[in-house]
Amino acid sequence: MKKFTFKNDGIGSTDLKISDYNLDKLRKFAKTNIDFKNLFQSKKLFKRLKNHKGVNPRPGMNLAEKAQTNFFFSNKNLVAILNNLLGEGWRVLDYKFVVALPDKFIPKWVLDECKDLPIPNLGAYLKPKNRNCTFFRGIDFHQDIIDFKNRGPDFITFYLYLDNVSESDAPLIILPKSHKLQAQIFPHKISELSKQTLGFEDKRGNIQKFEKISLTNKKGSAYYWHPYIMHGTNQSKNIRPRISLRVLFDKNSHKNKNCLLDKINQKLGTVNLLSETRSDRDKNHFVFEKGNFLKTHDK
Ligand SMILES: O=C(O)CCC(=O)C(=O)O
Ligand SMILES: [Fe+2]
Repeated sequence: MKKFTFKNDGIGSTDLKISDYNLDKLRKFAKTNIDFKNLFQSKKLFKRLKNHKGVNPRPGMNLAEKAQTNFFFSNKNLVAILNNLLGEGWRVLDYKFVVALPDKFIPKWVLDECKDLPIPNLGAYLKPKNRNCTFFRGIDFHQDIIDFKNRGPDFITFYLYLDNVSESDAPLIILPKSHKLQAQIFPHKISELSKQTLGFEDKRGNIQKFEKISLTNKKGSAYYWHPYIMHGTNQSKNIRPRISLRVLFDKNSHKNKNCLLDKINQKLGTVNLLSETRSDRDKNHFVFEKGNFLKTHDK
């Protein structure tokens, strides 16, 4: 695989050299505290929902908060990476477990409901008590700024694989250098130019080419990316769920105008703050737009 760097490509990779003991313990904690056999509510209750808001983990309703993660947050390599990228004074903006859920754990009615959704976040279908992790059945190309209206690119996403991730485990698929597109409203117009090259169509109809990289790797591998990097995942084809720890770190925007993230952002030119990041759902977060590039092109 071609080497990419955060500085040039908007995505970096690292091995924090976390012991298998700690990785396996964290994975096991997640696995034993997720009620895989009882995740979903009934179709009847789901249909009664007045909105689909607030279905992701939040303070007080977050399994990762209850886990022993000191080995991660105090990891010397991690701290060095963050000091360089965000400057001193960075903070944890959010952290949670993300689960790529294979179909065998998903009831048929839920599979039918979310068949063509661009972001099959399974949150709304879950029993409320199970909304302490994020469950996906694949997610189409997006930028993580999607969750932050009116916010600048002052944070990064850090992703730690707790499983070995092969092609069948819904590896992250990323488009290096796509942060240069700046913040774009989801969903995006993506087309396949060749097996390894995708085209992004901007508002004026110009197509920009990007290489596509699938991040298969062993457990303990970690990636971190700019909030404008386009990425997504296919649905898992494995029989076991793929669990990862996803952490957002943000910088102190009053300080460190010279950290790596600032330098990269300066090169992007004037930052556009989006007052709406999505056009595929209504004010109650009901998704009305269908279609998923990754799903249609998943072979
Ligand atoms: O792990 C996944 O399938 C989704 C990854 C992703 O895009 C995210 O968590 O921001
Ligand atoms: Fe994402």
